[in-house]
Amino acid sequence: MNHHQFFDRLWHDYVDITPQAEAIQQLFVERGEQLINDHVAFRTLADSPVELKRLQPLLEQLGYRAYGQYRFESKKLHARAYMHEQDETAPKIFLSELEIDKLSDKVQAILHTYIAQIPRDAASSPDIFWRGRLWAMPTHEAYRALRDESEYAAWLSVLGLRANHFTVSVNHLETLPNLKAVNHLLKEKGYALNDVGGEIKGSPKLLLEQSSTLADRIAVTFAEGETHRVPSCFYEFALRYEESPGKLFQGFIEGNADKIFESTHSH
Ligand code: OOG
Ligand code: NI
Repeated sequence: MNHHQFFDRLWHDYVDITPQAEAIQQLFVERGEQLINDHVAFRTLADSPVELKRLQPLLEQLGYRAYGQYRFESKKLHARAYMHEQDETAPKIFLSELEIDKLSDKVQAILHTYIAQIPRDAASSPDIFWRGRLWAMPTHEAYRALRDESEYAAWLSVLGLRANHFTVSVNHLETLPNLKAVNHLLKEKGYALNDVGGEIKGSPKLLLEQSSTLADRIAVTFAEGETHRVPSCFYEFALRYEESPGKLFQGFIEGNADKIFESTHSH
């Protein structure tokens, strides 16, 4: 599998549970835009067969290499950024991991029942990145317990491994010059934006501005048989600035990302 096939498959899986992304893409295409993705993000569980260090070789096989490391103390996450070595138009990848050992004993016990169900060799082919849940559906009781401590853990328990979001590169848009214009269009069409810390995260000075929608919500049936609507995935928009003449900043900003994560919170 090459990285083009990889992102095609991922996009299909993503829009299945994120219909807003396909509708917004359509909105942009109707304006004559050709969309380029800035990055795609994944979430996973540390200390498991799908921990970051076991997923990384699969990204390397696709031609990616790590170039950045990020920490999120209060959310108990860390992350790495990857870029394609040959294809500079390929989306970057942001892969974060939940540091389970920093959570309460109660939440650790719940997560360990899921981890015990993951095949030991789960990280052996790139299709793991759209496999979804690798364990039986949680109970709603467990979901609520996870959510009380970590919205990220609750999200992962139901959605599993898949693209958490795709991100439109605003630098490549022709009819929408900045995030203010993008956000204005989205709101006019009725999409709700993540406004944690303001609709636009970052600044030209930080070399990166980002905004995102609030995740779509999908109905899922928990182990007890109760159906509830839970946040699925969202769509992001990023505008990068030059760090030196002709060279755009390619990193991520912890202060921005910390708020982007909250696009899947149950607001
Ligand atoms: C990732 C949030 C961080 C960014 O662009 O800063 C991020 C997530 O929600 O899993 O994507
Ligand atoms: Ni992102």
